[in-house]
Amino acid sequence: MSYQTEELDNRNENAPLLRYVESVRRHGHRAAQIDPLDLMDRDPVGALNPSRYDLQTSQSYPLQGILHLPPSLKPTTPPTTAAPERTETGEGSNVSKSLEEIEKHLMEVYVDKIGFEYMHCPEKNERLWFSHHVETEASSFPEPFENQRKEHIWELLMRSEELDRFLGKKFPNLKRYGCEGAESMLPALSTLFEISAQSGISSIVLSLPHRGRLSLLCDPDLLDFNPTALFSKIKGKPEFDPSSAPGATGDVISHLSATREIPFGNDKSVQVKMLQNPSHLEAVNPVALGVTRSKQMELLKSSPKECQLGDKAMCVQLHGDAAFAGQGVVSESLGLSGLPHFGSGGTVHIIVNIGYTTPASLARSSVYSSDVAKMIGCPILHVNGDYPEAVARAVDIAFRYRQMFRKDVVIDLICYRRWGHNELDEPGYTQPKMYEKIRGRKSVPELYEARLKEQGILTEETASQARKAYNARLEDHFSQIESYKAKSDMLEGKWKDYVWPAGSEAQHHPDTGVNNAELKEIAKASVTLPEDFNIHSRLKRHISSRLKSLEAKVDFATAEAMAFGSLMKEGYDVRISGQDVGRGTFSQRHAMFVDQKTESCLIPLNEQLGEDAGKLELANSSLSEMAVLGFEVGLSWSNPKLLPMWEAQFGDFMNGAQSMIDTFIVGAQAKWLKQSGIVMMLPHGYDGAGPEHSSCKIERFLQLSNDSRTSNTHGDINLTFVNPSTPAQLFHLLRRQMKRNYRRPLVIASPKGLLRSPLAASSLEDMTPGTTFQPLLEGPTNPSAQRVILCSGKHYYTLLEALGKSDKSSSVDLVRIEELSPFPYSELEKVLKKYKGKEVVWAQEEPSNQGAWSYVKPRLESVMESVGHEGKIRYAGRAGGATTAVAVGEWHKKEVEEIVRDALD
Ligand SMILES: Cc1ncc(C[n+]2csc(CCOP(=O)(O)OP(=O)(O)O)c2C)c(N)n1
Repeated sequence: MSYQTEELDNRNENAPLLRYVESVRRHGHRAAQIDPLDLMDRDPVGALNPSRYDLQTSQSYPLQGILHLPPSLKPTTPPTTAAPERTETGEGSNVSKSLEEIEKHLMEVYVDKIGFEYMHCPEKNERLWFSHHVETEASSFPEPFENQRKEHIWELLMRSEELDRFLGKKFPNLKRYGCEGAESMLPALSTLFEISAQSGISSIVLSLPHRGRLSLLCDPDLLDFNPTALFSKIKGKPEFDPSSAPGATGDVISHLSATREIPFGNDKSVQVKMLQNPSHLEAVNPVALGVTRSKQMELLKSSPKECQLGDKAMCVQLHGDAAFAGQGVVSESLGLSGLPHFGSGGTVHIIVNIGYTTPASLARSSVYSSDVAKMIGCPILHVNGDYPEAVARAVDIAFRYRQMFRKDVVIDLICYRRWGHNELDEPGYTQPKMYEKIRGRKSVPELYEARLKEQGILTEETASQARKAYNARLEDHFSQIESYKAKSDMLEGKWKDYVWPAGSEAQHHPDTGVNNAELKEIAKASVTLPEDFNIHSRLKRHISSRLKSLEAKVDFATAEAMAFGSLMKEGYDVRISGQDVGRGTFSQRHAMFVDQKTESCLIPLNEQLGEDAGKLELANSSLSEMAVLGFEVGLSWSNPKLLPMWEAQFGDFMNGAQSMIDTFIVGAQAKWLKQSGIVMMLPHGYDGAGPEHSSCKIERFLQLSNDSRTSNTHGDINLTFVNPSTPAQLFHLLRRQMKRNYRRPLVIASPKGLLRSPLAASSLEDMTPGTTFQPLLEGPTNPSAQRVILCSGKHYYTLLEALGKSDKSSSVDLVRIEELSPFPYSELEKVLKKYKGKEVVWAQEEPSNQGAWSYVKPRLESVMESVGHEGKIRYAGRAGGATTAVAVGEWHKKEVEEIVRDALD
């Protein structure tokens, strides 16, 4: 969009008017009536005063190229001078208006119940679209609002209020995080769902925290969750059928969720999937983005070619104001919105802004809680929650923007909370003035009801009958609690071919081998480039060494490529995301090549394996751990036929995503019956790099594993943790992750220094049909061995090398525990039987308070006891450490010598 000559001329000639109009566009929100309590601390906004711009009250000003008018303000007779076509850049016709009329129009648009912030948007087209849209009052709602629509808004508000009251009455000690004060959230969502359905969106992924969740869930026109199920849960019953999900533990009521196909008129409907979420506010945001992206990709596969990202699926995220302003994952997730491998066509964000028990001045450093969204140049609409029709209009504008530009947009729904943080809390402790005001005012549904009564749309009788009828419905559901039987629906849809991991049908050890000829073909394919591709000269060596290695032994990157390619040939998709994953942190992967002249990228496996093969997506990401890992979790939830991998640049950076791991990875199956095949690749191993970069915190994952200390049944374990020491082991692990008939998170302490080690390399025979992943690897057994050293990962090779140089090679045996969770009890029993009466040593690189030691000790003791070994285990490793490793090179070297000596001597 650009200005026409006449428009530019008018902008020059009437520069004071332009300044005034632009000022109102920019600053109007600062004076808009957006705060229902009118408690916002605001200075008068001088910039809105036309007298500051040398404009004359008595004068008329031409608006061409400066300001838009709604049809109602347009002249009925055509303008006298020939005017250009109206454009989005400003009123095209040469219409003039008096300053008074201009001011009135601007105040009605910009200083009413919606405050607009769009002038910060970096794209000119977006700013122009916005001003045109709001100044012409373009709206999909006929003006005035239809009565039927108003009645529906009232019903939504009323039902929310009645549900809150009902819960308050029946369960007076319940923390329900009610919607009271923020009821407009429901018409906001109802409007959004409806206009989305009318616009062809078939799938909405919805994430939200606790606030108002129950009202939204139970509303019969929204998620239509069975109130009996809610009441039964509040009474202490599980929300699922325990017989179908052994090991599941459930979650609290404020984390319940539902999916529903919501019907609207004209045969239109939209599936709304409300995601489970943990208490960790905002952590669900990237997960919702991942689920949306997955849905989007799936829907696009079955849509016409011209279909674009965001046409069919949309992410809607609700946020709390304090959490949106305060939580880092918000900016990490917003930062994903425009990235090619993470976008889903624009998210609609709604901040349910009810304030916080701490005043805003102490809870954030910005004026609005929405300010963080400006980092992506996102438009923001602040709207007064006391005016549900204005809320519906704000949602409509936001949605139209999203549809137009396929970008994120934020609605800051400013409300208040009638009670404290929850209903058992006393807000007057910290906000006495605010609560004096709140106690003295009618509720949002009551205010709106009064307005509709005044307009003759509702009568006292119809309103009170509707309230009674809804209460009767709730009572009816309440009376059915005892006979209610919860169902589990986790194995439906795309999950119908999968089983519950703790059930008897679970196949834990599928055959993962692949014939050698095929493996060679895949490995070659992984480095096959078109002849005219301008490859970096140093990568020629990478290719030739991969091809050469196929005749002898292969390294980790080759085994990984073979795992990917073989899975792709079986129809699985593979995705690795992380920082620079196409190349690999250690410049080992090179699954993607960049043409040195054109900078075009090529992923050979995607080109070479045939039409029916799955795809390899190398999702180089932003520098985020929490959001990127969360995104991949979302993908894994939605698509069991995808191998979703996230690779940390170094293993310890995973702790930036610790709450994602704690809440969405290790407990999702038990809480929400959610399976996930997510793979976390965490480079681990000591090489003198210092406190960071050395360890992926093995101890932390092992502490999160629910594996028993004495034995395991394999099935009900929440997490697989592996420290694979050979390429073949990695190959089987990745394939096993997809070939099992269930999904479970896999954490791999992945190699660094071993990546190219000839000692670690594997022959193709170790990957051939009939071979599988080995939880434990025994070295050669010496009949005269007096000691067995158990260890894991790279340390094995350090010990092996030292043993070879020592005089102990026939008296010491080495055994690698590759899979630490689930702990390989039965395999270890077989091994330790051979060492009765002999010394058992656990050796590790990590300090004694870290690594696997605390985890393996009781488990080894249990195995020793069960095989009748009466000795004790000796620990050989570093002493306890405040850090992971020393940062002084000479000390590191000395420590390595000491721990090796400690194990062998
Ligand atoms: C990451 C995180 N930190 C702290 C909490 C504890 N907590 C629960 S609700 C809440 C207040 C949230 O305020 P806001 O985001 O404005 O939402 P509201 O409850 O007001 O709707 C806090 C601090 C939490 N749930 N998650």
